[in-house]
Amino acid sequence: MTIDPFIRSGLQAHQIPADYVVDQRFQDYSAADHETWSRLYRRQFDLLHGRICDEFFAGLAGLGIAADGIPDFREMNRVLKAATGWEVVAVPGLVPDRVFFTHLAQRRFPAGFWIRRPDEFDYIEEPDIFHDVFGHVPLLMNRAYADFVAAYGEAGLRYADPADLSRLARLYWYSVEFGLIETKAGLRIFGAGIASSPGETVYALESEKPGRIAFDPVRVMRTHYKIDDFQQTYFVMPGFDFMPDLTPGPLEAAMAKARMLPELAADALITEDRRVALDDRQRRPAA
Ligand code: HBI
Ligand code: FE
Repeated sequence: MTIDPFIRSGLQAHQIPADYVVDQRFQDYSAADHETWSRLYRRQFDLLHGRICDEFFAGLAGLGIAADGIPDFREMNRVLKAATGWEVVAVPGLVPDRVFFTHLAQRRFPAGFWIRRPDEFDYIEEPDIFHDVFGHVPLLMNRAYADFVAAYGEAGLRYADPADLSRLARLYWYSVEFGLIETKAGLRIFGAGIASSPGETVYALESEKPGRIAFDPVRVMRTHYKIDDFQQTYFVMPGFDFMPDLTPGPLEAAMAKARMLPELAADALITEDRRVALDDRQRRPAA
């Protein structure tokens, strides 16, 4: 992955410390920046009703992440820290893998502090504050999810081989970024990449095109993914209390199996897959 965090942030290389953490400079957002946030927020909030898990809305409300403007990390962190020990830190953009893992392991979620320009309203290549804070941070209020992401950071620090790191990245991609979850009300979104994208919010739950497969860590670690289009396969968690165990023993057992098996294309289906069907409720969510 090319790391060029300087362009969008407006910062020069010498202004960025080794841990990549910078000040959010909350006072520097323009009225137009807050307006961009408000428009993105309102569009997603309405669309996510009946499509995202309840824990997401509970997190938004608990943290005071709202339509009125970009959140101030200092205020958000008081609540988040008390709830699950997590805090959000501002970074200029994508950070190197080791830096990313170190922050997660220490319960610091690195979030881009800049917001997209109006002409990029529907598509950005790098995560901005809307994707990172609206998409990821609400669920960090949930204990099981918060523990899972911290364990992922710790796991990342135990591996160095690029092929192993690719397998780990797939675990994160197909859960934290693009995961679906089984709930009492039906299939719901929990991945931030879906939650921050209006097109994929509808597609992930309603299109007949993508595969939907019960989450299995070995299967997921074998599976390539698309970064420039909607996913061809979604993996479905059975619930927040059933997220994979990423502690050294269980994770290495899954990793060892994945190393021995062929990698799979993003749209592959294999006989072992447990397919998850859409029901009518998911195809036509209540208005
Ligand atoms: N940096 N800021 C930021 N956000 C990410 O999601 C991120 C990153 N660096 C690396 C990375 N993600 C992925 O490659 C991880 O799965 C390792
Ligand atoms: Fe993300």
